[in-house]
Amino acid sequence: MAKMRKIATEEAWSIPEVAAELKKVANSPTQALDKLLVKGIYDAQPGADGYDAMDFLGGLLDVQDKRLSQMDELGVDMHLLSLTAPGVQMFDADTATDLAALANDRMAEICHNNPTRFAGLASFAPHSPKRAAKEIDRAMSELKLNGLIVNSHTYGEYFDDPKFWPILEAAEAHDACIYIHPRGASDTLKGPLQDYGMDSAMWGYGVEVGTHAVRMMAGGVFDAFPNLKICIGHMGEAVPFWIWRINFMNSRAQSANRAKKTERSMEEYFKDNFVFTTSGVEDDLALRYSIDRMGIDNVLWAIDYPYQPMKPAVDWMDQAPVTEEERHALYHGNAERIFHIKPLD
Ligand code: 1WB
Ligand code: MN
Repeated sequence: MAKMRKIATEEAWSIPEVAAELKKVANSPTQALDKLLVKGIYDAQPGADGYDAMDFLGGLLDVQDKRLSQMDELGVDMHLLSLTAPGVQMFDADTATDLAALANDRMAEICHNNPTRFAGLASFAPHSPKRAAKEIDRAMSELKLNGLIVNSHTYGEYFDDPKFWPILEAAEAHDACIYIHPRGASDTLKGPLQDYGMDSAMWGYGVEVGTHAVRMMAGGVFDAFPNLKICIGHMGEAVPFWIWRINFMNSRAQSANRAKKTERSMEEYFKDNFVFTTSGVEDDLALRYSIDRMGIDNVLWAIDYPYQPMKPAVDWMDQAPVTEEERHALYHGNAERIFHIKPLD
């Protein structure tokens, strides 16, 4: 295969200051569902069962060492970095605001020092919406970051709530796509997700983010912000597979005055205002369906490093049943367009 630019778009990263704060969360009385995973990663007891053997923390804190050498080995040109889940959203609003700014500064430094290898999504503290909007201005205008990351709910609240709309207004004004990444389901959603490992990537994450996406569409967010772009991971968190039913049943519920009246249909919002990545779903049929159903412009490649290994994600996309034109779009063209990454000459 001829050399093709490869930009991976959901690549997790962290800084020691955020890791230290998450270790405090692991030892706090919080009942948030994220605590299970946060404990395993940031407060791992040596030798105990859990994720410590996979050394996720080492992978998150590293850029120059294992990450870049694997990228070189596999021909991955660029990681679009984002502060890993749950980001700053479990901290109090002041700590969250400060740590988001610090993480953005560090991220910008990495991107500016390695402009062909790293791009980045800026963090913000949703629970302080006005300060978040200012940080979005700073991150996009001064730091020249490539878009935004949020880890789904903040203290159980979602972006259909107008309290968060200063954030959406700033994002839309900068054409900054907001990547809604998973975290543990909110306290009112978590009940049956607490057992059998269902709290995180196996199931709960998709339920949480899929719910967030549908709340935004059905809540009329895109009537207020028609040009807002949202990105979700994991092959669209099941929304593409359900879209016919979401669309049909929302339209029926609108007719019966059980749902909010919206200017466009759910399917139109999903096609016009959302894009989604392949992160953590290396499945030929799911990819083919996603492209055929939602359009090739709406699907981007991602690895989900370090939670997913790099090599299988590259091997899969190299051989996935798509045309070469589609492979270009998946591997880099859509990422360049959505995340303002300069195309190669
Ligand atoms: C896992 C996956 C853990 C993701 C994460 O922690 C994130 C996991 C924040 O596989 O356990 C992810 O981004 O998909
Ligand atoms: Mn991820």
